[in-house]
Amino acid sequence: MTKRNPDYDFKWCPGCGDFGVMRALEKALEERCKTANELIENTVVVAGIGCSGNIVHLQDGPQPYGIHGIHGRTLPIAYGIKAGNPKLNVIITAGDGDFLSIGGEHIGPAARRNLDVVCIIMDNGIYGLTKGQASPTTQLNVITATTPLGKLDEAENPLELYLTNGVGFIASLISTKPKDITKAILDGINYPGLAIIHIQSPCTTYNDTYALLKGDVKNDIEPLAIDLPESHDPTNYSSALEIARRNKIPVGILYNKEGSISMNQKIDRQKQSSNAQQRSVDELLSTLRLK
Ligand SMILES: Cc1ncc(C[n+]2csc(CCOP(=O)(O)OP(=O)(O)O)c2C)c(N)n1
Ligand code: SF4
Ligand SMILES: [Mg+2]
Repeated sequence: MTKRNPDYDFKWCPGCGDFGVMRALEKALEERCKTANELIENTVVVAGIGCSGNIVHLQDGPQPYGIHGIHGRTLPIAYGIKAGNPKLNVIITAGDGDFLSIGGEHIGPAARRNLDVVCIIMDNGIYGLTKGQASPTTQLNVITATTPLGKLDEAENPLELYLTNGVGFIASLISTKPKDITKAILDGINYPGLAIIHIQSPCTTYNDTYALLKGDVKNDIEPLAIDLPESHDPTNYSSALEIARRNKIPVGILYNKEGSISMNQKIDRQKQSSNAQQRSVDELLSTLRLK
């Protein structure tokens, strides 16, 4: 996709948090092209299925390549792209349902491989596109299309899940702060390994959490989203885990593991240290041809 498709007429609802994320992504890609002197065509956006995944069709400005694949499989698709062409800058955009529910089992393997991609997760605590079913991050007791008397199971804690699965770079942000998101995306691109930018991106139609996140000081309602303390050292895993386990949404760079080596760096090192001769794709295929 190097041209925006004029026939794709999907629209986000007014006030949808995904607008802020899109602005941040557009800005990050613009900056990336400038600073790395890289063509926009060097970036591939792998989108999940959901309102959030539609970002790949709605982006303004220079268009990266885009794949709107299948629900829950952004990480395997990104793995294939990165294995085929390590030089590409691969960015995943997906929702909480896509990434944490149907796609949840891919996070552990991607973290262990240390796949060098940035995942931008738009968490609205609901399945927006399919009209409001509960997702893993829907809070306890919340009434949705699939939980008419209130959700029975506890909400998943995605930050704790990422940390305990070994993800090396984790930012936790909100869609009302696009500048912070832009910076985190750029940091994620420069991080050698799996980077997740997890964004609270409220769904104004099915699960409007803006007020909860912001709080209401006048009425003694504490905000759910709280800036990370300045004293927090993002290279400290125990501190990141302790903060992730608090009943709040931390805002900032939660974890940035030092000494990370990406999947492709590991492959390159192995190739250099072994005597195995590298064969071209044609040579490999010729060994499979029937005589
Ligand atoms: C295999 C498969 N199962 C289910 C669906 C239906 N479906 C489409 S989007 C979606 C959930 C979307 O929720 P989320 O990923 O949170 O994105 P949002 O719309 O909230 O941004 C579901 C269940 C599908 N398209 N494919
Ligand atoms: S349904 Fe929710 S997530 Fe989907 S576009 Fe509307 S506000 Fe955004
Ligand atoms: Mg969602």
